[in-house]
Amino acid sequence: METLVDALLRGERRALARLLTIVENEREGMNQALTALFPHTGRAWVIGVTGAPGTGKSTLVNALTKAYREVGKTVGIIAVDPTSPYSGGAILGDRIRMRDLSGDSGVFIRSMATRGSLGGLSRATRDAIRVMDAAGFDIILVETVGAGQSEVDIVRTAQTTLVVEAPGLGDDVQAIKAGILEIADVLVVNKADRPGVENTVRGLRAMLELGHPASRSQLVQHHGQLVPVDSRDNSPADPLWLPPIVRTVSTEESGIEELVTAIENHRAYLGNEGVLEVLERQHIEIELVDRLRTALMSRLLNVVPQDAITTLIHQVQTREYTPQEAVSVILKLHDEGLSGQSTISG
Ligand SMILES: Nc1nc2c(ncn2[C@@H]2O[C@H](COP(=O)(O)OP(=O)(O)O)[C@@H](O)[C@H]2O)c(=O)[nH]1
Ligand SMILES: [Mg+2]
Repeated sequence: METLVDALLRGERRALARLLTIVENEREGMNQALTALFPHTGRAWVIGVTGAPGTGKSTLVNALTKAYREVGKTVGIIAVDPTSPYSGGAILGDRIRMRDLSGDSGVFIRSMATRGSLGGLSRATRDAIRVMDAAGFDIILVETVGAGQSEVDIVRTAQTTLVVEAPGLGDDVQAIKAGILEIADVLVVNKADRPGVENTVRGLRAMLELGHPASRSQLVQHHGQLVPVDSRDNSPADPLWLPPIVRTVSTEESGIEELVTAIENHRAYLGNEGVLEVLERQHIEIELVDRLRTALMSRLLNVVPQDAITTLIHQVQTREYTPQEAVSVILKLHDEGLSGQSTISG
């Protein structure tokens, strides 16, 4: 394991591929590797790219990657697509579209399939990002399908989050439905070559400006808070960030320069005193709570047999127990199991 980590730090692609497989599948040696890699992380700029299926995220990631390569930055790509496991089609599609990037040693692409629970997926994604980060990529692009809370959690690993919309996917702005608009640092209206693009932009702007009835259009929604729109210009010195709306045609690589600028502006904004530190602390808190939940659950399941839980589920269904009582019973079984164990060992 040590040699594998050393090889990764030296920039060997095969070591990178193997370590990604180890963290994706929770193979033996994973924690040891991640521990060795951790001091080498925290350098990459992680960009989350999320939005409804078909909005053009993969195409956009492709175009963004080319733009970053042109200025000499190395790019790691992680594609998380929960819709792929049964068909395999989405991942294959992504690979084909990304083909013109293959052969470039400054780019590494990894698709992650959904295995097991979504909680497991966000764990695996976070760890995969760390592996790529330690491997020294300047930029890490993480594509997720913006379908719900779990995807939102994955995106919460990123420093800059792009929410991608496209016209012609129905009347409503997709992100509003999915509730992912509030995590956007930059809103991308892709497929700007399609009719209806102005409607999509208007819809997004209306959402951003949605606010107090008294001072509509004076206030904007920003990370769940209402702030005056006039007081912000997105200059690096501006203490608040208003997500800009950027139009792109990813297939023609148009609007990408503007998008890169918007990302750079956001990065500069995060560079304001203390802002990035606050964001990092939030990310760590979310991650620790996540991991703690998983760890506690697995401890519990080590003591309480799955059968007992299955029985309780049935008993709630038959109205014998309330859900609250069922939880109390499970916790009691756990505590009794523990004291039983200590009696045996002691
Ligand atoms: N007209 C147009 N089509 C696009 C654009 N970007 C992507 N597409 C197409 O939209 C489809 C879905 O793109 P894809 O990147 O796979 O979307 P994803 O599901 O969000 O990753 C593909 O056929 C792309 O070629 C664009 O800017 N304009
Ligand atoms: Mg895709």
